[in-house]
Amino acid sequence: MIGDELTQTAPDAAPESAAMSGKGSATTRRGRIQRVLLVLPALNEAGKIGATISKVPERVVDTILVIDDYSTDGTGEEAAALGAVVIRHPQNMGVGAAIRTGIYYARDHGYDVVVVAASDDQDIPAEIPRLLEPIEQGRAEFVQGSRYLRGGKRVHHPLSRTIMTWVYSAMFTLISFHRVTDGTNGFRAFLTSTALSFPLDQEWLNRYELEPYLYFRCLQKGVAVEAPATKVYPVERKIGYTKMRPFRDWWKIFRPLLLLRLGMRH
Ligand SMILES: Nc1nc2c(ncn2[C@@H]2O[C@H](COP(=O)(O)OP(=O)(O)OP(=O)(O)O)[C@@H](O)[C@H]2O)c(=O)[nH]1
Ligand SMILES: [Mg+2]
Repeated sequence: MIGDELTQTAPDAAPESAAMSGKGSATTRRGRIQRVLLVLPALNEAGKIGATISKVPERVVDTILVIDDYSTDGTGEEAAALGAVVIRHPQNMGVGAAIRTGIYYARDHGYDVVVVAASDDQDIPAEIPRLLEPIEQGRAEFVQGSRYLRGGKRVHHPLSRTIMTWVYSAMFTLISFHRVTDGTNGFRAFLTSTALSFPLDQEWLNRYELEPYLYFRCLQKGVAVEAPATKVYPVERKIGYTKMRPFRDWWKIFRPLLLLRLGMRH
């Protein structure tokens, strides 16, 4: 069991961040949502993880959980200092494995909704309510952020990303038989119980596969919708905005669609 090997840092001695001070205060929520866990999978995002956490508005989530996937640059320490709960993997396991750890944490600690966002400061935490709204209203169990929906935005968006996300979303639409405008977007919210209704504990989902896998399964189940979201890329390209390697990792995001459609995986 993965959980046996993990190291968890509770934010006991750390100062409270904006989101932490809203802990347990889901007062403005109505409908189906009780407690929200924000999961930030992170690999070597020093500087950016702090920027991400400090942008989470008060009372939008109950807890921020950073899954530090064996970073070597102090990412976990930076997150803990800002009041996040940090789970550190004993070795680099992949973004899918990190999100799975987050979902299991939600299950074990009573969070009924999980929000996933990037740790590299590319999503806007103030937009989390947009993702929660369809769940609150009972219209969806999985809400996918989309930079291409009306109301969504692309800031300093590289042309290569526009082409890649467009082509990928077109393929997603064709293969899933549902309109998908931003299939690669990792900014999403879902019911913990919905995620757990799928067999997440499959090793082939450990890297980039889990995110499209979850979205595809929710589309098949008829419980997924999109909501507008903004994606921000750094002006200064030298800063780096991605861990994805061309071709090798693109195949990893395409593979789940193919395997699920062909019935070769479940
Ligand atoms: N836990 C964990 N997180 C990872 C790993 N690889 C990437 N991430 C995190 O996943 C998030 C998204 O990764 P990126 O490589 O930037 O990909 P993206 O943001 O979805 O897309 P682009 O920025 O457009 O390439 C970031 O917060 C990364 O730190 C990993 O091996 N383990
Ligand atoms: Mg990125």
